[in-house]
Amino acid sequence: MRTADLFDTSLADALRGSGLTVLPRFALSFEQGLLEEVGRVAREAPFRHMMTPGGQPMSVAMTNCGTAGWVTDRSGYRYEPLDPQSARPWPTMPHAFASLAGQAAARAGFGTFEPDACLINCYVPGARMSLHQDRDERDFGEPIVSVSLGLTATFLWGGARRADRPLRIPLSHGDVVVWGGPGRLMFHGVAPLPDGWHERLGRRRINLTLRRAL
Ligand code: MD6
Ligand code: FE
Repeated sequence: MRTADLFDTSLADALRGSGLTVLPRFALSFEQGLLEEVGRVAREAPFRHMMTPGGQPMSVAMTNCGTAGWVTDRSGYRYEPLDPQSARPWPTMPHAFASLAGQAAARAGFGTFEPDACLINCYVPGARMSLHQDRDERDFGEPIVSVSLGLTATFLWGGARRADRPLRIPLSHGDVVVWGGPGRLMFHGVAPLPDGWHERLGRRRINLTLRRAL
């Protein structure tokens, strides 16, 4: 089933007023530029499995671009201006990323959005992200724009408490999610990625989350 089909009915109703806006296929016209820039960033700052504060490697491989990058290690979660692996600044934010994020935020009803950080997540089949809040940014008044590429994943959209039962939202190649306002601190995650093959990305899902971190 395509995302658009689901959004015609109950899921769209459930999401109304939640602060989460799904823009199906919004990034498709940016596809080529996005994929080229992900490649450039990953050559400068390779994907790596960061360590959680609890000492487990994450199943999702990550890198960043922009003036700050999100990192986790034994001392916790935070934004860092330098890539700890190279001790050099993260690759610059591609114009295509910032432009897409600004347009998506405007479409979702947020004002000017100028991201300074982009976390890039790479999932292979079986990789997942457990329920979490994004709370390492300075200003929770700023939205977050999330872009999905490659294999379809099930996004879990929970509530204000970790125990709240999440909605399951399929996110496919080119889908963009914008959230902020009342939804900004909601728990969310990604269910284990099912196996599959995507014509552009193969056996992978790439997710970009664009934020105003500093
Ligand atoms: C993902 N996304 O879709 C994980 N966080 O791979 C997130 O954790 C996320 O999509 C904050 C805002 C948007 C997101
Ligand atoms: Fe998140």
